[in-house]
Amino acid sequence: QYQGIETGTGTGQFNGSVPLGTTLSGSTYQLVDGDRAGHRTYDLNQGTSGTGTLFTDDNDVWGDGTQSNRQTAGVDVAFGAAATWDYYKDVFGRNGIRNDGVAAYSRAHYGNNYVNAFWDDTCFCMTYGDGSGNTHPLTALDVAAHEMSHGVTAATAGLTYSGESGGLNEATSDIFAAAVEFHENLPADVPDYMVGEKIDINGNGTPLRYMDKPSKDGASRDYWSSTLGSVDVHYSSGPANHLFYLLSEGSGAKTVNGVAYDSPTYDGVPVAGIGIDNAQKVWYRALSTYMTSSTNYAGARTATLQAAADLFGAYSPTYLAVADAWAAINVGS
Ligand code: ASN
Ligand code: ZN
Repeated sequence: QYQGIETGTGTGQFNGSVPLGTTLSGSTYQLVDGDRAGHRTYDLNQGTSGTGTLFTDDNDVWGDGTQSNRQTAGVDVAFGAAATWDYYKDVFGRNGIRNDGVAAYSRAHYGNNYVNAFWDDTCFCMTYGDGSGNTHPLTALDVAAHEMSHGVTAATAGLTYSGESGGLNEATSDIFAAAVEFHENLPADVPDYMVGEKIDINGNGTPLRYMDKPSKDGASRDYWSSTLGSVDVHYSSGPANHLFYLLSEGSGAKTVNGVAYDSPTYDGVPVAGIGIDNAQKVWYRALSTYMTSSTNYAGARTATLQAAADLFGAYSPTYLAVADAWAAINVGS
């Protein structure tokens, strides 16, 4: 059915100039990524159901970087899906969200003034709103990676989306959102440990979440406590996001790619970072091998220690850094 796998070019609002996997059908190019199992990207035209219309183009040059060009959102979300697919494949050998080689699909321009984006396991699809006034689309790379990683979590640990397991589910999406940014390393979206820093959802330039010190958003927790399970999952993710930052970069003040971070520890004991490449391997192995639907923060500590022992050796420096990072968010000692 693919007449030809093509490589188009596009200009997104957030991703800049990017290559796009496209398919030539007759004399029309379709936003169907033949290099990645035929992932399709649709324009919902402000509708809220079905698939709307497939994005198509005459010359395989897509979008212009402005929000008023309908294709621009298609460019960003198609690229986000491709980058997320490539990340899981390149780094973990994972063949698609369910590791079965099947592509999801993406829907842009959902509804009116819809200030969210979401993954849906039922349709096995991604959906993106255009935000406030239909002029602030939620189509950045970390948003795509966050949402699609909900599909990976559902296909692996299956972390229940409430209580502490819900916070770990949300954190897993934030962790891989950051990891996809670092893997992709786009000039237009320089990698960082913030979530949603491009989409200006708050209207004042601040990101949705900060991983070095999650409480900077005014709501997220920095540390585990016995009340964490009663906090909204987008805030009980804070301690695990903080753990991942500490494990990657270490505690204290540090500048990464021009962004200044200052990550505190609960116990006052410094944490030495192991680098994001190793930290993401520990989290992924813990998620896909040891965590279950009911894993809580204590269980996640055990899972990551087992993962670190498998990958780097029990009581290796990396294993001990994992233990130190959990202690730094008040889990274990
Ligand atoms: N964007 C939200 C999230 O990924 C959608 C939701 O509420 N599940 O968490
Ligand atoms: Zn989420």
